[in-house]
Amino acid sequence: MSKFSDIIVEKPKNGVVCIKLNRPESKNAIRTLMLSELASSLIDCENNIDVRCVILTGEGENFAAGADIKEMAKLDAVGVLNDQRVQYWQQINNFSKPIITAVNGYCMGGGCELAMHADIIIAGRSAKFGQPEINLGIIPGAGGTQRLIRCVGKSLASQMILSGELIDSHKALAAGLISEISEPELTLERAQQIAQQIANKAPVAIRLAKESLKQAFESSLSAGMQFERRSFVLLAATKDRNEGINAFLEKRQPFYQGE
Ligand code: CO8
Repeated sequence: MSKFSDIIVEKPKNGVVCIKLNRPESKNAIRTLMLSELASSLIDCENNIDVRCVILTGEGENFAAGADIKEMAKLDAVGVLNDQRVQYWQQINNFSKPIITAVNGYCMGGGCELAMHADIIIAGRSAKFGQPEINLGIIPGAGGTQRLIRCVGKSLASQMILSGELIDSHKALAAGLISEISEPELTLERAQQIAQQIANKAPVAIRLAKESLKQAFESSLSAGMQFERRSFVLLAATKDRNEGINAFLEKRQPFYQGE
């Protein structure tokens, strides 16, 4: 029996784990229990060398319609100040392996913020993205104001956050929030294809590539370049780098072991 109730964690297959948010009757609204289970499942994935890439998606027709408003209604200011969810968001942010979010349907509020914690977002044609917190008299609270502006730029991020207006998948693609659109019934399959490509690469190089990419969000160009350079040098000392180069020269597929 699974130790989780609000998420479904599938067994790793060829290095890929699929995690599904599982409250379809509430459009996968993210309550504290769901977020804690998600953080805990990612810690399991972190510690499992058989996991090289994670797909995050929603059970049913939607990714997630945001934080659970019914639960939020019970919190006063002190409750919000002491909110345990902050540590779970931090744990999700600290996850070192690549995450692909596969979105169908609504991806709103905390759902959009969760999607933006991933490295790659792909979406079905009918997906809708937004930060509608302003309609509730609040603002995004899990990085939405900071991450969305870095993804889509000032004007569109401001429009979405100040007006609460949703955008469709085509606008999300044009703005750079997502990297691909698929037919809704093929979104997960496409995420699996991308995840498989990632899982087949050298794990240490993937980890350092992800860390370097995250630096671009968090530091100046020169600090990011320095981080990239050090990571590049470090990789020169890995067995997988020799394996990758030898495999190319010997015209065969590489076999990477994360060493
Ligand atoms: N929370 C709780 N329940 C929800 C949520 C939600 N976010 N969204 C939908 N539901 C529930 C509905 O209450 C309804 O339940 P019931 O049948 O018991 O009444 C069920 O899901 C189906 O929803 P609807 O009947 O409303 O379905 P529609 O197809 O008519 O509409 C929408 C779908 C447009 C998605 C609509 O449900 C909606 O607008 N939902 C709210 C979206 C929203 O405002 N999201 C932002 C929430 S606030 C937030 O995310 C802040 C994050 C801060 C994180 C900080 C952490 C530290």
